[in-house]
Amino acid sequence: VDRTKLTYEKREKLANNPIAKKLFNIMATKKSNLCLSVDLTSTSKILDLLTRVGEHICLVKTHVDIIEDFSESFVTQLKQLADRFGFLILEDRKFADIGNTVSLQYSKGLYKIGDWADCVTVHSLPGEGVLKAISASVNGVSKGVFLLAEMSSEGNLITPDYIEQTVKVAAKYPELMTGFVCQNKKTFSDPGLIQLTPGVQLQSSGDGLGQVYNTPEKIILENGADIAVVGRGIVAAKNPEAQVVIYRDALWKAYAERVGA
Ligand code: 5IU
Repeated sequence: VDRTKLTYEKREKLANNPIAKKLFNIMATKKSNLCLSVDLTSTSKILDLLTRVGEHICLVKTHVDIIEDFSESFVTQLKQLADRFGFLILEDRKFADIGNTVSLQYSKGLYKIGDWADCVTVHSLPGEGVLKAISASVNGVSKGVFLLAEMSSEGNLITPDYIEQTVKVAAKYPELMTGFVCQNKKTFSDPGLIQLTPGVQLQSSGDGLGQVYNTPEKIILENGADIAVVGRGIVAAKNPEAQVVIYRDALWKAYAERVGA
C-alpha cells in the first residue's frame, strides 16, 4: 500500500514507536501537520512565539545550541507550553558521532537533551552504533528518533545508496524510530513511520545559503511529507500569528486532499 493515502488515524495504529503514535494522534486531533522550527537565539523570544502560535502546531523543532541564555527554567517553561497546547518537542541536534560520544551528547553536558526532547534528529553516517547508543540511553522512557535520509540543501553529498542503507538500518530499530527526515515519497514505505520534510516556504525558493524551498502543496501532495517543517516562513514574518494559520490551513488542506477526506 501507498502510505501517503492512509489517514493519520490509521497510521497511529501501525506505528511501533510511542512518539510516532503520539504525533499521529496529535495531528489528527489538532488537524495540524505543521512543525515550527524556532530558530531564535533568545529564550524569551522562543517562549513568546510559542505562546502565540502553539495551538496551531503539532511539533516544535529546536536548535538548543544557538540559544544564548539557555537555562533549566527555559526547559521547564517549554515543557509547560508543550503540555498546555499539546505539541511535542524535537531537538534538531543531528547527532553524527560514534555511539559512545552520542550517548554522552544525548544525556550529559549543559543541555541534557534526553531529559526534555521527545525526539531528536540523527545522521546515519556513523553507522548503527548511533541508534544503539540512543536506544540504550532512553532506558525504557518513550523517546524517538528522526533519522536523516535526505537533506533539503543544494549540493548535499547524500547518494541513492546512502538513502537505501539508511532506511535499511532504521528497520532494525522499530521501537526507537519515529520517522525519517527526507524529501521524497519513495524514500521509505513503512506507514508507521513519519516523513518530516523541511525546506517549506510560500514566499521564496531559497535563502542564498543553499536552502531549497518547496510549497506546502508540493511537499504534501507530490513529495509525500507527513509533517512539514517551517522556520523563517513563520518566524521571520511580520505577523507570525497570521502566517502560522496560513501554513497550517494550506498543509492540512493538502493532506485532506491526499487521503480523500
Ligand atoms: N533543516 C533543513 N533542511 C534539512 C534538515 C534540517 O532546513 O534537510 I535535516 C532545518 C534547518 C532549519 C529548518 O532549522 O530545518 C528550516 O528552516 P527555514 O524554514 O527557516 O529554512
